[in-house]
This record gives sequence, structure tokens and C-alpha cells, in this order.
Amino acid sequence: MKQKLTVRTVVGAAFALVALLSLTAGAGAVQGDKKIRLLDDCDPVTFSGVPGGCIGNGHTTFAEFIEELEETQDVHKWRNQPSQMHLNVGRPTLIENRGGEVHTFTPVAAFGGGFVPDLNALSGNPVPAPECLNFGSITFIPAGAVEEGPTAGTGELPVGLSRFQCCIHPWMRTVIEVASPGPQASSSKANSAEHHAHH
Ligand SMILES: [Cu+2]
Repeated sequence: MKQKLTVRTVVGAAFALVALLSLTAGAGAVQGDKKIRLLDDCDPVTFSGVPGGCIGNGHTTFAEFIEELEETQDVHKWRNQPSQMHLNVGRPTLIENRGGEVHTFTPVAAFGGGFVPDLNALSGNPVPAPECLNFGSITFIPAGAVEEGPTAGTGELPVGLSRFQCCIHPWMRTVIEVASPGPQASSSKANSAEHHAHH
């Protein structure tokens, strides 16, 4: 009887250890880089005259690109994936340009136009985001490049909402929400306390 209990205890401890190890492995996986992809579908032949050019094997001609932009103020195949995401503090990001054109992934206080007036007008973003006119600080990400992005919880990507857009194609956008490292309720409690204080 005594021996059985001991065996059971050992087996229990082994299960606990396995559970702990898999939790640790899970936590490790969560710390991997979170990838954000910048996508397009430019046809190299008809985009050859576009500043920055186009490489790769996209299929959307320049005329089709402009036509879709005129009709919808957006070109669906030119987009950031994902367009919205949640990250925990400490999570690094990678920005991967999977398209054939140059893009930017520029932090902006508010979404606006980029630095190409024609694309701003056609996409319904007539007023450029000021950050997109500050050429010294814009990072251009060439086709095929993978760049380190901001890490959640740092000054570049603080707790709360951050907005990123392409300064060439201003409809290419991503909103990242970084969760508060404390209990989930803390920020909403703070909000409601602030709300009550106003009354
Ligand atoms: Cu772009």
C-alpha cells in the first residue's frame, strides 16, 4: 500500500514536470519574432517606370492598379498582413516585404497620406501624415527584405495602440495593440476611474 502511494506520487511528479517543461517550451515559442508582411502584386513590366521599380512575378498591371485605386480608394493586394494585432510586452517583430515594390512601415500618430501626392489623392488621403514627410526618419524596405521591427513595450512600440503605415501606399496599414504587462483589468479600471473623476 505504502509502495503504491509512492509510485503514484512519483508518477504525479513526473506529469507535473512534463507539464512544467511544456509550459516553458510554450513560453519560449511565444517569444519568437512576430512577422508582419508587406504584400503587393506589381507586374514588373508595366511598373518599370514607377520610382523604385518592381521586381518579382506579380500579375497586377499598373493600369489595373490605378483602376482599382480609383474605384475603391484601395488596392487589395497591396496590404499589410496582419492589419491588426495584439502583442505582449517583450515580443519582437520582423517586417518582411513580400512584394515587388519598395514599402515603408512607418509609425504615425494618426493615419494620413504618404509622400506621393497622386496616390494620396486616389486613395482619399489628401493630407500627408507628417511622419511621412520626414524623409530622414523613414525606413525604406526593399522588395524581398526582412528587417527587424520594433519590440513591444519599448519606446518605439509602447503599451497601448500604435499605428504604422506605408508612406508610399497610405492604405497599407497596421494597428498594433501592446497589452499592459500587469493584470488585464488594470487599464480598464484606470479608465473607468478617470471616467468617474470627470463627473
Ligand atoms: Cu507600400
